Order: sequence, then structure tokens, then C-alpha cells
Amino acid sequence: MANQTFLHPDEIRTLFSAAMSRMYRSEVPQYGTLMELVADVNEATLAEDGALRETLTRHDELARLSVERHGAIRLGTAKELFDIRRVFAVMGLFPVGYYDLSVAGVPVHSTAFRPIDDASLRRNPFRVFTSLLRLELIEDEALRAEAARILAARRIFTVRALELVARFEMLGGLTPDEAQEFVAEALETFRWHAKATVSLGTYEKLHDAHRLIADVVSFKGPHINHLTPRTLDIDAVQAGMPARGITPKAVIEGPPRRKCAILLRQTSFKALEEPIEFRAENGDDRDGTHTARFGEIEQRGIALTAKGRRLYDTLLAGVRAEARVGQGGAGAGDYQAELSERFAAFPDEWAELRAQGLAFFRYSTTEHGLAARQRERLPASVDELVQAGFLRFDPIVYEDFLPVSAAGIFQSNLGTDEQQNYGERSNRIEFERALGASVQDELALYAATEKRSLDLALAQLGDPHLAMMAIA
Ligand code: OOG
Ligand code: NI
Repeated sequence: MANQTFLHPDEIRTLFSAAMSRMYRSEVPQYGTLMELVADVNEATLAEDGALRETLTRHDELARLSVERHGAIRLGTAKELFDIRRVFAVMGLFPVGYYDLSVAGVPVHSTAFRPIDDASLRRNPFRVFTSLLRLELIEDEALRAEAARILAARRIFTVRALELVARFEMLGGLTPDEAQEFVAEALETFRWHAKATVSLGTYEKLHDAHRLIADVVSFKGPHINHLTPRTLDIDAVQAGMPARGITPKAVIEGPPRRKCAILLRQTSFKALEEPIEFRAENGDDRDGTHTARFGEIEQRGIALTAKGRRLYDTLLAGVRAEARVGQGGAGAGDYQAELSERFAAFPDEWAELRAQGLAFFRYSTTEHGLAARQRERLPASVDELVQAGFLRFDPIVYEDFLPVSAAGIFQSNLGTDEQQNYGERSNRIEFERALGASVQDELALYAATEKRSLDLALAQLGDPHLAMMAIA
């Protein structure tokens, strides 16, 4: 079969992300309301902030904004993780980063499936935060065995979905018709099931071990638990939620509001309590409820280098130690004030972030630079080219997640500040073995993007010597 008959994975991802959004909107109407609020705020922000509009336009980011979202699922077995990697590969999503949530009292470890190359990210940066339950962290041996047995018996993918994945792997792609079918089949995995596979008694035992364990083990599949649109002004969306009947969590996770947005800020609204029909067993009640699905919004800023990330982690840890977040310490207002105060130590000018090597930038030539290359000998260093106005630099968007924030999101939608102490038992090797692949290093991806942009810009300025300088 000729290659051109295949639908590009980017197109399959767009079909899938749209189908997922439609499904979630019909299942959780508040998600639709949130989408409208975000669209309104984004429009208002762009109307007001000409510079932001210009930067986003320059790098083709405006178009992706309206389709941009992430979701999250929680899987139960190594085999499920292995197969989800294969399913996601069909739509151009690859595992990036390892997140150990056990340190935050959540018995999972995770990765983010996302597009990795620039062109794919520009088309549609759909991501799925994917967690694997760590059954070994359940202390009660009998319960652990029962959970493992229940999970081993379920099949979260349709037979046809896996057939189409195998076809993709063998032939290198899917035709448009196959892709349509694949999207519909794959969607089934993420659907909500109002019928549990266990009795209420079993559910309650699992729930007592950890709410999240009940969420993963009691159902037929890993229902998508939220879909998150990207906003350009998270404070405005947070403030606008109550008027539309949505109650947000108290604190926005991540860095404070700044002139130069860094990394990722997130907030969510509380999970819904939904009616569940449990299995009839031992005269157990059949009717109960389960709380899993919620709404979330995010605002993305610039990706930080390892040095920038260290500074971020240090400042954030200081605030959290002070405020004792989630442990009945300082209120939300105090937390935001403390956060802003501490982060005064984080440079808030693009030029300064670049000069100190704290963040990643995308370089491009200016008109001025292109005109000058005909007439002048160009300066020989990148800094001088920037100073002379021949090179421009724009922020590279952070495409990943933050473990401390993710823990806060998990916690808020688990309903309580439920915390367990699992100790620091990170197990990346085990995770990657289950995945059947290693996760990519997000810092290396950003560094490569920055370098490519610089090499291209220097080559456009016409000096091969300059291009060599950039590499050195
Ligand atoms: C995932 C929570 C993490 C985020 O945006 O940090 C997350 C979950 O609750 O399954 O989605
Ligand atoms: Ni999320």
C-alpha cells in the first residue's frame, strides 16, 4: 500500500481529541460551560494584549489554542499501560517524562503522552496525563490480591481497536476510513461506566485503602477523568467561574501570576458525585455513588531549563512549607500573597530569563537582520546579534506537567486532603518496563527545539561561521 493513502497521525489525533471533547461535553455539561468561559476570556485577553497576540501569531500558536486540551486517565495493569502506548502512537502521542506521585501520597506513577515535534505540536498539542496504579503500595495483602485479580480479568480495549493498532504497526499507517473506525473504537476505552464491576462492599474496602484505588479497580475501563482547555488568563477564568455556576478549588497550582508566564498554572473544580449501580452480591446494596470526574483549566508559560526549574522548585517548596498547603494552614489569600512574594526572586523579564539561562527560547531573524546581512559584517556572537536587533527570541511553551501541581489536582478531586505516607519509593525502571519503552526527557526536547531554531536563524543570516558558533 502506498504511503500517501494513510491519514497522518496528527490528523488522527485531531479527530480523536474532538471526539473525546464531544463525549465529555455530553457526559459532563459543566465542561461545556467551562469551554465557553475560556473562549470568552481568551478572546478578551487577545483583544487587550497586542504583544501577546503578536508573539502567538508569529509562531502559529493562535490556531492551536482553540483545539488545545489535555486529559487524564488512570490505568490498573502493566499490560494496559503497554497497550495504551501503542494506541496513542497511532495518533502521534509519545510518553514524555516520569512523574512519581507516591511522594505526594497518591499511589500512582505517571507519564504524559504528547506530540514531540514542533510541527505536530503546532497542529494539535493534545496530551493525556496517564497514571499507573501501584498495587504494591496497598498494604493489606488480601485486598492487594483481590484488586490484582479483578484488574487481570478486565479488557479495556475493544478487539477491533487492537486489530487496527496492529495494522498500523505492521503497515505504518491507517487509511482515512480505518482511522475513523479507530477513533470510534479507541473512544470506548475512555467512556464513563455507571455500572461498577464490583459489589458495593468490595468498592468500600478498596475505597478505604485509597479513593484512587477504588476509582481504578471498580470499573470496566479508565474513564477520562477531566479534559482541560488552555486559557491565556487563568485568574480571569477562576474569577469568572462562580458566575457560571462552577465552584473552583481555592488555590491556583503552580507559579504566581507574572508578567512573563512560566511553566504551568492550573486550577480545577470539584469532582461530581455520580450515581453508580454496583454488582449484586451478598445482599449488598446496589445503589451508591462515585466521585471521579472534574473540570480543570490551565495557563501555559515558558519552558524552564534545569537551572530555572531548580529555582522554581526551591521557591515553591519554601512557600508550601510556610503555608502548609492542604493541611489546614494558611488560607488561599495568604498562600497567593506568599507565593508572589517568594517568586519576586525569579526574574520577570524575557531578556533576563535568557541572559541567566533560566528558560528556553525560539530564535528567529528580524527584517533588520536579513537586510543587514547584505551590507555588513555581522557580529559574531548570539548575544551581540540579539543586541543589534538581528535576532529575535520568543518563549518556547512548556508542554508538560508539574508533579507538585498534579498532586494538588489529584488531592482536590479526591474530595478531601487525603494523604498517605508511601515514603519515597520512586520506581521509574518498573514503569518503563511496563510501558515497554523509555520515556523521553522533556528538557532534552526543549533544548533541541531551541538549538534548531538558532541554527536555522543563523543560517538565514547567511554566515556558516555563525551557524558553527551556535553549535559550539
Ligand atoms: C491526573 C491529575 C494530574 C494535571 O493536570 O496535573 C493532572 C489525575 O487526576 O488523574 O491532570
Ligand atoms: Ni490535568
